[in-house]
Amino acid sequence: MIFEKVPTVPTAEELLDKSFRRATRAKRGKQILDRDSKLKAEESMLLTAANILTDNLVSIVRKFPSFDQMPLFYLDLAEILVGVEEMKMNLASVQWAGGKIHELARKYVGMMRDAEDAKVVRKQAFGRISSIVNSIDGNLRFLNDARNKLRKLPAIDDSPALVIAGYPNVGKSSFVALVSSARPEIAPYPFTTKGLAVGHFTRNGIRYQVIDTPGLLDRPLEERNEIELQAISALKHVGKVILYIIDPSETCGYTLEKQMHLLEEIRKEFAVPILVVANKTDISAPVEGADTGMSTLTGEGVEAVLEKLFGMVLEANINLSSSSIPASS
Ligand SMILES: Nc1nc2c(ncn2[C@@H]2O[C@H](COP(=O)(O)OP(=O)(O)OP(=O)(O)O)[C@@H](O)[C@H]2O)c(=O)[nH]1
Ligand SMILES: [Mg+2]
Repeated sequence: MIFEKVPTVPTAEELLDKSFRRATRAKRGKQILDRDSKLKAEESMLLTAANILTDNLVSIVRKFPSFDQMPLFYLDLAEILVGVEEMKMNLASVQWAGGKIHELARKYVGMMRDAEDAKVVRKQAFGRISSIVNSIDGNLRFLNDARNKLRKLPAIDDSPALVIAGYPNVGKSSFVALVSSARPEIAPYPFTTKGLAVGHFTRNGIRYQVIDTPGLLDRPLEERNEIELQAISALKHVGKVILYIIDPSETCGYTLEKQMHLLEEIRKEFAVPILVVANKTDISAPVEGADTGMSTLTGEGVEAVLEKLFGMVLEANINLSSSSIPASS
């Protein structure tokens, strides 16, 4: 996953500690006998600190993936979770600080050579450098928070993806846990799932991805929160087929009418084949509007749901490849 390898971003204090400590060590090795060796020692101290800082700051920026060539799904999620423009601005500030410190170090090394006391100049340089690093402390913290959020995103690849959607508490995670390698949290209350998760399973030599999503309420896009928007993003960008789960028992806490209305909205919004499955058949009767029924509690009907989904994936692939053949005249 593209955000997985982004390392923790240090704070200003951590960066300064590290670089000044190394600078002190660089000086300690030097024998200070005359003015010239004193100058050399101060110079090496300043350059050591500045190089470490510049290298660290530039490397922080480089370790973040470029937003200009990111798969749309991840770009969308980065926008939802942290804001792409804000990320770019914070990264630019860190990059700027790296360059500025490099520039300052060179200037102060020049000043040292003409100065009466090199140590005084070096201390001034450290003061300037410290205030630059401290001035980007907020940017560093923003980036670290962003890193922590983004690295939790699931790794989605090119294998066929089934996206599981529906109202909160209808049994989406129960289904994902039953059929795939994922072990999402399952609980008898809504909004248990707060982010996307991916599980895998293999059937007839084909590896499938099953994407568990947070529950969606039936409401306009602009009223959706960060958690729901992640589900929307998965529906929009990764689903080959959508499994829409309804709970006719209404033990989820929402009426069937509301659940069916959301389904209609999803049908209008996304051009992906949808299988509608009524879950919790152990405690409810069959309903109109569902393609089939199942109970993730007893396992009844789950195999038939999978078979239907595989058929839909196959069909979607056939349609895709035939539509890419230009029509003959
Ligand atoms: N009786 C019955 N209960 C079920 C069935 N499937 C799930 N449940 C229960 O329904 C509740 C919600 O299940 P989850 O799998 O967490 O539902 P979810 O759709 O992932 O919920 P959110 O993540 O909150 O959107 C849990 O208490 C499950 O045990 C079923 O087939 N029959
Ligand atoms: Mg869930």
